[in-house]
Amino acid sequence: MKRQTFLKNLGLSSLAVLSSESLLSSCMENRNMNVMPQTVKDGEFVNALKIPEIFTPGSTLSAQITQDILVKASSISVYGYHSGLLGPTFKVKNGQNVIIPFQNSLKEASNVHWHGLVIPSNMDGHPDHVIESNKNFIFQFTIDQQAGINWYHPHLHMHTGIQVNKGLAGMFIVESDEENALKLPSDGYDVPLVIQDKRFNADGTINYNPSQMDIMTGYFGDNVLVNGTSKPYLEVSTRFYRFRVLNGSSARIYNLALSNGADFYIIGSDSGMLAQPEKVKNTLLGPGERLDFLIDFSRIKIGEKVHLNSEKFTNMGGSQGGQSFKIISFNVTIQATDSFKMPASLIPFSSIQGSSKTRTFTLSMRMVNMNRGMNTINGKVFKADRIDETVNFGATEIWEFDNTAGIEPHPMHVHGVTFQVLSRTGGRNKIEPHEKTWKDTVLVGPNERIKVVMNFSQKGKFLVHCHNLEHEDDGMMLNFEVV
Ligand SMILES: [Cu+2]
Repeated sequence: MKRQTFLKNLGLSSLAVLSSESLLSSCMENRNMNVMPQTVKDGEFVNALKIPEIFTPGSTLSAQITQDILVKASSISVYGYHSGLLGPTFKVKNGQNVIIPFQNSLKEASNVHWHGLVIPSNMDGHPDHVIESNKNFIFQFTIDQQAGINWYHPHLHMHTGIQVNKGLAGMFIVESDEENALKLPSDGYDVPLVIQDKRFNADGTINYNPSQMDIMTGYFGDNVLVNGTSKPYLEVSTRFYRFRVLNGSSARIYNLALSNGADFYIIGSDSGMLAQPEKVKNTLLGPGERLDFLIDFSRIKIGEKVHLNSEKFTNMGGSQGGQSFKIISFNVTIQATDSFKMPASLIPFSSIQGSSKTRTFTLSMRMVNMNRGMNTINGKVFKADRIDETVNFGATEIWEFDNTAGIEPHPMHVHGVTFQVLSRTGGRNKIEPHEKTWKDTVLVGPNERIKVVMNFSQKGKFLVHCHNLEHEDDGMMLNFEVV
């Protein structure tokens, strides 16, 4: 946004002299202009939900320009890892040795971060690890973690937002024997939902061109796609379904709820399953977070529709949550008999005991000039060759994310670990149901202070950063090294 436009929007003359505090509060007002999702009405969900192909390790992942049909009838060029927007869903088992050849067929550099996997630092996709155009790299690592919903995406400094937005992202599901023993809905009844909001140009091509304001608040799209499907529907049977949601959006938080007001059952989150199902009516999901949940369609009449909505919410900065909207329509069309019984317990969860150190990460916005604020961690912005924190190998530490001075929600992500959420004080003042398991990304709302605990079992250089991709690309990211 041009400075004059920015000031005009604030209702100020270009001669106004602003203190950083008043500019900060003006910024807060101005964020009410954030792009809102278009309203999609009941009968307008006309596109069958695309389901990404399942890949097993050994299959080549190829970042490429490919064609897809998104919001217009004709196909457009997008980025993807196989065919069309996004990438295949990998399914692996705990303990498996994974080999994934990666080919960069783009005309620009890329790399792959395996978000949620606890793997060696040279496989983690740090921005230091760039795979140039027309080069390849063989990823190889062993899975040593619980069943969970992980994902993969590029992780280049300053170019993550654009590459993810153009289509580079996919799910990476870890399965285990304990999980299989639960006999949860599987195959066609186990459905991935990658939720992303995007903006489009008049010709139907993806528009990713964040303004200064977008960089401060994050990029918000007016079209909400699921698995790259605009206005999606899924035909369902009268039975239980398992849905695995990835909030693959840059900045948008969703408050997921069912249109009929029914309960749904959270069974897992980022990188683990809950000890027992949690029955809820809604849940907030920040960018980068995942949700594993069950919906019971058995009492819905044939011909009826249930929508997965995002309901209004407050206290998450700017205009986030100011509107409710429908995301996908579940059209109940098939009568089924279902023998599934909700298990009373899922996967045992033991709390990490003790810790050798507590580190605090203060999240705040620093005004760098009249129309530019940068989101910082401990007052710093990312520097590739600077190590910000040094952690002892094998240590158990508490990390506190302190957003009491912040005006933006920050989904904080730590590489090379999975963590447990110990507490949230201020703001929502509680641990959410889906946070009662292994996580790698936690939504830190304005005024919130969150403590997480984790064990560092991988040596090397890793990242802690905000997963609002515009914040991340703008430098809201630090290096830590495990030695
Ligand atoms: Cu952020």
